Amino acid sequence: MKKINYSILALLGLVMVFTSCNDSGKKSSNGALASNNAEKVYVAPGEQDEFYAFMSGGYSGNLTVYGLPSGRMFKEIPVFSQFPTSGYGYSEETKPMLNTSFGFVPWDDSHHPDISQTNGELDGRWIFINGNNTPRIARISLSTFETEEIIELPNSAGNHSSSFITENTEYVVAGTRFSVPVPQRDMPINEYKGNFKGALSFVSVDPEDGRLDLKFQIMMPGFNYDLSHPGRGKSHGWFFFTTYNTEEANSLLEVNASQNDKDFIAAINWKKIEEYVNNGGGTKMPANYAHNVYSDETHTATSTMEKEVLTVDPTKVPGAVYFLPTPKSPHGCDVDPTGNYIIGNGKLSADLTVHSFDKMLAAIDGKKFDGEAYGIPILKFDDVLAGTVKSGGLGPLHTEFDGKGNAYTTFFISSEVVKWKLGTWEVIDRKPTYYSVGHLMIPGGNSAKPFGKYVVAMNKITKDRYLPTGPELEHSAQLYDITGDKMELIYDFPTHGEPHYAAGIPAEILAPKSQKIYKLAENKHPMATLGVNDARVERKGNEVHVYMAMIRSHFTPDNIEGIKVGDKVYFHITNHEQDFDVPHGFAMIGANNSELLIMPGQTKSLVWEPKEVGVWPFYCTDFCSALHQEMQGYVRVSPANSNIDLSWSLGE
Ligand code: K7E
Ligand code: CUA
Repeated sequence: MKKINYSILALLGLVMVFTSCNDSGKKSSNGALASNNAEKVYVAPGEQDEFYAFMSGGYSGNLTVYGLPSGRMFKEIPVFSQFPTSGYGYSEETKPMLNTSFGFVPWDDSHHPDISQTNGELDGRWIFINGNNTPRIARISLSTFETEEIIELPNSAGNHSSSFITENTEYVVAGTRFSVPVPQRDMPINEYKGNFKGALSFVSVDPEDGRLDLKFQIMMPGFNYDLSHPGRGKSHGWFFFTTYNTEEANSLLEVNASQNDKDFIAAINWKKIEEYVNNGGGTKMPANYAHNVYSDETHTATSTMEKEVLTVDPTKVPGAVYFLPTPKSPHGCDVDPTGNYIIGNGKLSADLTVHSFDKMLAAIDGKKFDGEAYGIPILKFDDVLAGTVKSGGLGPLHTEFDGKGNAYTTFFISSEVVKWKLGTWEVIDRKPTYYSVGHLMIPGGNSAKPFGKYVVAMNKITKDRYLPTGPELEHSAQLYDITGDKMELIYDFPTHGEPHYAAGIPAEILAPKSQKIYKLAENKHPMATLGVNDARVERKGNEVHVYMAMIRSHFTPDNIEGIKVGDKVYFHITNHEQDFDVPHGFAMIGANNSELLIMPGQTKSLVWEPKEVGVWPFYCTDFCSALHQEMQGYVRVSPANSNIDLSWSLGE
């Protein structure tokens, strides 16, 4: 058995290499077709894109914002990673955002963004994204495009089947990829089987302000929970997770976790579990996890360590959890816009397995069980199967929907997107990708109302698509027009980091509510300098606090004396501009830190520990006016034992 698996794996590897090398004849689009396609993606100077696309940053830990169809990158939103371009994670106000139970963790691996929904449709209030490595979920405002909240997930490891939201944004859901001992303890790894647990976390979202709260965790058997999607419409109230390594192997997983012919999709009736915990069910367990919240009023984040989590043993809630057998180590888990079809993409298979929600309910009613796993009933495969898509591709990963009855599935190994029909399972079209596509995205594709005009394929391998840039190239996205029967590849554009999933939304939903400034009059930062006359410098022992204001093209104060070696100098800087798109920057020579980029009406703080005597300049980093180069100042640093009084110039 092992041998067979080895050879399958070897074959899959070969096919991938073969496909990649064999695509050299791809530059086939003739002139007429090319110019037709050019028109489809051309957004003329001064015109704007039709869609926003939010792409996960993968190992950049952030979220990037693109326009579609142009493929122009508009912004990188720092989420889990320090970002010197804005000072996120470097400023005193934002350092708490990256606090965790492991201390300050200035990086993560972000995979799956998802936009908030109301009644199953995108509402454009927030976007959520997971931190895979040190399990966290972030909430980002879609009016300020700032990360507002990060909650850590205890008992989780490799937070991958995350972060997907239910159709009224009741919950953002996160499943663990790696099962671990719960609670964590010192134990032999080879005692994994039967002892490790997989936590599925349900984090509630406050409908008013979006505040997150880890409401409960379901303690599942020790499988790997790879991806998930919410039910919608008729299946609202359920959540579906693909699993692999149902073998519970603990080494050589590429072989040992490929033994079972079928793994599972776990179907979770979260409404039932919610009712159970609302009635006092579940077990409170000690925990230690960070909950970090950023306030727009104080422009400051606070980090709180939470000490308890409510856990649920799924076998204690009859009727809440079932397993749907699904062939060959499924990766993607996708639910169609009607909520009836649950698609499991077995990454080691050629076919797609589509389960029916209606049949699942009937099978549960009729007790069509095929045994159980750790007390959780396994439904009979044939009794939940809606159909199989025999696509002829290899290595299916992810599926999206156009809202017109079609589904689009990526195939990593055969490097293509396959369009097929829901209900008949017939393949309608297939188009190559360059190369080895992972996720794909149709705006609104994870909702009841997709906007099926484009599909973006996010490819893992770039090779010859762009001018070479040394051994590493940016990943490549490809845009297909999907308005016709056949998909048409119309554009390539590079992406940043490694986008896994992405979320798209029509610009008309987001653009009108994008915030232009922070109102200075509403700035509640305790260190704000709201009037130029409040600018000052104060000493508290060896801490010096500089209360500074900035406006084109001046810092107040600009010159400061009386600082000593060994001092810890905090610059608290308030941008007095009340004009759209006029940030100022602040950079201090030798600061073991980044710059700050301060938005109109905002206050940010930077700490600097001067190490040497001298007169040291600071300056504005953002070219803000014709006199930007004049926007500068000096700090005089005297010996530690000197007795020069603090003084500062208000520039009068
Ligand atoms: Cu890259 Cu969704 Cu993390 Cu598949 S995952 S490709
Ligand atoms: Cu302010 Cu440049």
